[in-house]
Amino acid sequence: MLYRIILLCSALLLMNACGKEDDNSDNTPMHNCGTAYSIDTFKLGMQKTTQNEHFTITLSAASPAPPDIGDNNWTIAVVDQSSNALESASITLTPFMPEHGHGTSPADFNGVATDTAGTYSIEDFPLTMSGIWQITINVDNSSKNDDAVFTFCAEG
Ligand SMILES: [Cu+2]
Repeated sequence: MLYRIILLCSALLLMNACGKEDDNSDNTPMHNCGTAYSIDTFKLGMQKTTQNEHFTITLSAASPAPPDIGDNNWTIAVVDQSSNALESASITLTPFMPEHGHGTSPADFNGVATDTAGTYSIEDFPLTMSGIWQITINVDNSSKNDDAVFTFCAEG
């Protein structure tokens, strides 16, 4: 009897019915970023206060959305502690893959002030691999320097 069950199961295995579910048949499988890092849930308009609480950064536009492999374009709005738009600041965006210990080439991307006060665009920064990306935005207004880190999973 047992022998028969094994035989039957072997036959089913060949048909991929006895083992794990095969989910390669559709296009949904994506990179699993695991739980080792705290990953932000992407949402347009999401905000982060910089580490020393000097500034608040709003991610007001992103393409692709959510961030993914390839060239990414972000628009951010930066305010100071009094919620005033921060004009004439120096903005630097630095992508980094913590699991692999590498960033991008070039390593940093500058924010360019837009026509809207306190709003900057960062264009064509490449996320080169699927996995976890820590995207640090440094804000320097010559009297204060502070940064915030956005962490996203590029699913590929
Ligand atoms: Cu990598």
